[in-house]
Amino acid sequence: MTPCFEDERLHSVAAKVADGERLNTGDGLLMYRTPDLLGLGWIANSVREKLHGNVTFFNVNRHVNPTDVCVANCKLCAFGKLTRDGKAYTMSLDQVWHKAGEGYSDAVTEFHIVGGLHPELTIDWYCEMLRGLKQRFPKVHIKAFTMVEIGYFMKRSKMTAREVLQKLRDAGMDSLPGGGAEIFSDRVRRIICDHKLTGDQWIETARTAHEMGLHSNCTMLYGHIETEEDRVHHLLKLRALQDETRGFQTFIPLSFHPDNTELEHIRKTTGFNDLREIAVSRLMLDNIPHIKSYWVMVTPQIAQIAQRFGADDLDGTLVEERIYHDAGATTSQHLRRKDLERLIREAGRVPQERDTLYRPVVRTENEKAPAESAFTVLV
Ligand code: V47
Repeated sequence: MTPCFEDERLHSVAAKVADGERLNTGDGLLMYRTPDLLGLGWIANSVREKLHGNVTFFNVNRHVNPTDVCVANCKLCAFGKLTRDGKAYTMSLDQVWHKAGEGYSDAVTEFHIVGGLHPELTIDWYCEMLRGLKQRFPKVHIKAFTMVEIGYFMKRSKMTAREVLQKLRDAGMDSLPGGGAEIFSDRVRRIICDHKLTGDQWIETARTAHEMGLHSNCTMLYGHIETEEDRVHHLLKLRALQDETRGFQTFIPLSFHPDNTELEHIRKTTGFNDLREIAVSRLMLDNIPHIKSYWVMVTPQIAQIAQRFGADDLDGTLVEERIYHDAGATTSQHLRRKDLERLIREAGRVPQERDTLYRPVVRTENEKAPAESAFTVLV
């Protein structure tokens, strides 16, 4: 059944999607410009349901950020600090292991580990960190280091991407998160993150990881100074790499949070545009299996509605989130399993806990509601 679109131009997008025809730049721009959010959401939802039926995925994960010292000094970021600021922190290895284990229970299936570009921590330090985590938590999947961190390790250790990734994998890194992609346009990167990898370098590093059999996620930071054309260009770059490698599991559109950044004058994104971004990405990225609505960023309320606009994943429990909270996010730092399940059920979807590689996690009732320890209260 095709609805009667308020914006008639969406008929052509719906027809292409129904025929399995690829959407192009013009379609992307149309979708970014139409006021017919419900029409757009209807098309994206039809794709989402075709791929995943009524299921929405979530995971039980823990974020660990070993350091916020960062030489990149990006205008977009409130998390990274310079050592001389006096406000930065760097954990010792013992502190990282302790933090990962704080409230650890068998419920956690993933550590999500990212941090600043620290000028003194060596790749060997990070390898020891990984080995120590694997020794203490052998069953937990370690999703660690953005392509930007990989690029910095390459520069500091004078190794190739392949060598860096192999060394980290040997030490315990299982996959990579999707951060640091920002927006691939050189013009925009020069303003918001001029010391980071270029867009092409980000893509090249992801390509190498995928060629080595490592999975990763991918992201796009929107709602700052980028244009609609920049966003479409970014999505098409990701789609082209995915055609080659099939290494991306999930795309996460990240809405820009301006507070405490050098771009504080920019106004926050709105619910309308956050939902639009989910729908456009579901439709443009026809070869990336999952679209995640990151509740920390868009609020649990919008993430819940996003399940009807193309999203099939709400990320996880997190336990302690810093990057968005340093940039003014007012959402909680964690959600309990039962809160995530409620957000999913009340949207008429079926919650499915997954591990990082989207394999279903089956729990006993006891595991779902463990009674002991600080952490288990959260899950
Ligand atoms: O790399 C930094 C972005 C990313 C701000 O792979 C900002 O499963 C908005 O990548 N406002 C970190 N965004 C988050 C991230 C992520 C989150 C959840 C799941 C996954 C995954 C990845 O956030 C950074 C950067 O791109 N960021 N500062 C800011 N002020």
